[in-house]
Amino acid sequence: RHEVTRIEVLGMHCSACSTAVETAMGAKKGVQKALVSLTLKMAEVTHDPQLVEEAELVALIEEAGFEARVVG
Ligand code: 9UX
Repeated sequence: RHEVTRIEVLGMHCSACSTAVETAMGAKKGVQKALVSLTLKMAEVTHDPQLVEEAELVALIEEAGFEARVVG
């Protein structure tokens, strides 16, 4: 059972940034798919909330050096 969480990501300035955020989340157990748009400043993450909660996704992005806020 997966859900899609949308997270605003601030502070990305090039495609290496968005790729780093995608890789960080994609490596997490329970994340099925992580797409990050540099231009939209938005991540769309398909995950199993029983394995990885929204707050953990936000924490991962912040550890990667960016600001993150769940928007839906
Ligand atoms: Mo690109 Mo992002 O040179 O922190 S990797 S700006």
